[in-house]
Amino acid sequence: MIKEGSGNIGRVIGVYGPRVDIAVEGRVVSSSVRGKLKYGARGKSLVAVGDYVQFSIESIGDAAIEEIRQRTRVISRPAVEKGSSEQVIVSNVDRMIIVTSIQNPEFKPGVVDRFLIIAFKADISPIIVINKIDLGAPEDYAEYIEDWKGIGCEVIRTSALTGENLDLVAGIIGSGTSVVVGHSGVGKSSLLNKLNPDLDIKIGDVSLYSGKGIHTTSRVNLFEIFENSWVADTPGLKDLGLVGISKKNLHRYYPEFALSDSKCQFNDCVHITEPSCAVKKAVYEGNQSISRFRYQNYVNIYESLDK
Ligand SMILES: Nc1nc2c(ncn2[C@@H]2O[C@H](COP(=O)(O)OP(=O)(O)OP(=O)(O)O)[C@@H](O)[C@H]2O)c(=O)[nH]1
Ligand SMILES: [Mg+2]
Ligand SMILES: [Zn+2]
Repeated sequence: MIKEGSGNIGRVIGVYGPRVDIAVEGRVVSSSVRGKLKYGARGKSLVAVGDYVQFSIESIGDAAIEEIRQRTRVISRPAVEKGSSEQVIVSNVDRMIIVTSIQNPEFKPGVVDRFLIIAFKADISPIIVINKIDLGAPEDYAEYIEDWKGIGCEVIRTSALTGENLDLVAGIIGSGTSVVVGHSGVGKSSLLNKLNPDLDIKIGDVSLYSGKGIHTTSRVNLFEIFENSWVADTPGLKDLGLVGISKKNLHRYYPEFALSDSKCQFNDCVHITEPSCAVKKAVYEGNQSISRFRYQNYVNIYESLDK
């Protein structure tokens, strides 16, 4: 029960500048953020979507957050300014649903791989959803699908239009908290609406997607989609950034490299130009147990990192 005074517990579902929405027992309470929780990087509040918070009800219509409960796995964005800390986008996440589409916008396996790095780094289980199968044949991308399955990822082919295989997505969402990611226009919000029409999330007009980065969803929102089952819908976060990833540690977030890298000649091999590299051998020689596209993507991302 929500009681006057302090000690109420709820979950943050939206952050709007100095105010946040807190879900508590099926109701939404609008709350302010005060004191030391208020001023994070660039005056942004330190409260993040997904946080469990303790708050007080001061008078009707007015609440204030007193404390953020210890967070578990989070997804963050790099600091915008030097010296400021990374910005948590969503907290207390159990799994990441990475959505891409067959067409409109075009299939982008490289974006999926980037999200996989973020998931593996944060210790969040990834699931890949290939949406809009009503627009084309997923078989065209069978090689990619096999490569992802080969590293232990579940891959589900869906259509938010026809509802095909959405029961599989519902099964995966289960209990806990899922974050739905993927570039703009792939149908993240549409999938959630189809799973639970009561959510009534605004979706985009497909004719507006021309790769110019028009985002229909403009901020992260958390929904209790089923009882005890939370999903965070995110804007097309292609530029999420790889927090804490460097040229040195990137390879750790390619789980398939681990099987070979003890056999590299150098202990600190990053599998780029080093001689006698067992990872490169596993890509190009023998039974080619490491996917070429995944490795090439690794090299591209490696080269894009400053240090
Ligand atoms: N044909 C087809 N169209 C779809 C499907 N899923 C979504 N769409 C359409 O794709 C467009 C974009 O859908 P959204 O759900 O807004 O995409 P989003 O990923 O949430 O986009 P952002 O919020 O900008 O990140 C809309 O016009 C949807 O109707 C699908 O499975 N098949
Ligand atoms: Mg959306
Ligand atoms: Zn190596």
